[in-house]
Amino acid sequence: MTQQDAGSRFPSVGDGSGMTSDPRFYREELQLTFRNRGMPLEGLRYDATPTGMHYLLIHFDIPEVDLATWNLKVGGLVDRPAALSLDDIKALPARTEVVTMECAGNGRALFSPRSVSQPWLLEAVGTSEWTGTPLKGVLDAAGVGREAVEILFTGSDQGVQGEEVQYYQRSLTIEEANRDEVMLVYEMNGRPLEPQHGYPLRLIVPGWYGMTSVKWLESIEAISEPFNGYQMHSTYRYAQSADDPGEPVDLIRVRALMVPPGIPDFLTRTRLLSPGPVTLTGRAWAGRSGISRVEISADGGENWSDAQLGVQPSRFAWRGWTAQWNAQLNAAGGRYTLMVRATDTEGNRQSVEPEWNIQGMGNNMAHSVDVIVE
Ligand SMILES: Nc1nc2c(c(=O)[nH]1)N[C@H]1C(S)=C(S)[C@@H](COP(=O)(O)O)O[C@H]1N2
Ligand SMILES: [Mo]
Repeated sequence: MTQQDAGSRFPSVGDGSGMTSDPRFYREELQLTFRNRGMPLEGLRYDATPTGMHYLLIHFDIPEVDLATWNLKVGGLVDRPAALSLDDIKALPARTEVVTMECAGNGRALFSPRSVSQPWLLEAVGTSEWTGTPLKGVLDAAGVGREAVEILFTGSDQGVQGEEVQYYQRSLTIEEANRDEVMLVYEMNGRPLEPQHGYPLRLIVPGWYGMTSVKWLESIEAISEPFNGYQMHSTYRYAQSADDPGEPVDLIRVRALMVPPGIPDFLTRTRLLSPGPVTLTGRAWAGRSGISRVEISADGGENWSDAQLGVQPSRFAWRGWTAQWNAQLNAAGGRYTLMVRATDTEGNRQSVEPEWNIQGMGNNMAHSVDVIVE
């Protein structure tokens, strides 16, 4: 795969293929990682992630927004185009929803070879209490025309990706856009959105991977053809090769994560535990579906036992789980690989082995944690 032609103004890293099997990371991946923090896994202990611990994904720059001139344009194939100020939007019926959001690239760096991009391991997830107004109300007020097939959402952040100068844009079908839970959001955890999370207004599409929840929202347009822009057509695809158009990435796949038990070794993050009973805890989620089962293994996935499920605070939020494990010395120097996997109410279960795709999307393989009991 040649992502960029020779002679590009933006030469690709490594061998130019856009892929690498090198276990070391490129400087460019590190650069992205500093912009786009992850949630430390101990953050799984909170029902709602403290805002400063929520993961971030910012493709370009955080745009500058002046509220004095900012408005949300509602246009395209609608009967009553509008330009709404933030006060106009805040005057509409308000709704608050607890939503777990996850980046579609979470787990990308666990694939080999991996796509050279934001190298998430497992920390691109967070849960917030989002407040805003249902998008449906705004669409109904504008009167979406019969010939419209999709709603296009445009953020005010601009950059270059795949050699293409673009604003960050994603679309939804009319049906998806009109679902009850889709919201135009101006508050996160009871405070105005912070600049990095989309101030002053963003879309939140519960159940979908994060790329759909467009930040710094500036315009909503009803359009007559499916939108084919870069963030729909060239990325966020489950594809096996550079020429494979693949399938679009949409709803969040089932996943459970564990709060790493014991104490960490600073550099390797391997965990140290004392012998005796340990309560393992974590969260599980699955887009729009519920969680029907969480299982843990202490032998790298040979044998599994059921965890206890906690309450799910909202339909779109993660669900807590706990499991008892008796940590014992063993012949392997006390070394164990603890694993957790979840099954959703549709019967989808996480696999232990990675199910590879070229862009590193939706890698929901079971979480493993190396521990030493001593
Ligand atoms: N305008 C705009 N919206 C965006 C993005 C972006 O780069 N620009 N990134 C998307 C991606 S890929 C994700 S995973 C989520 C992350 O939201 P957060 O940074 O608030 O966690 O925002 C989405 N919305
Ligand atoms: Mo993302």
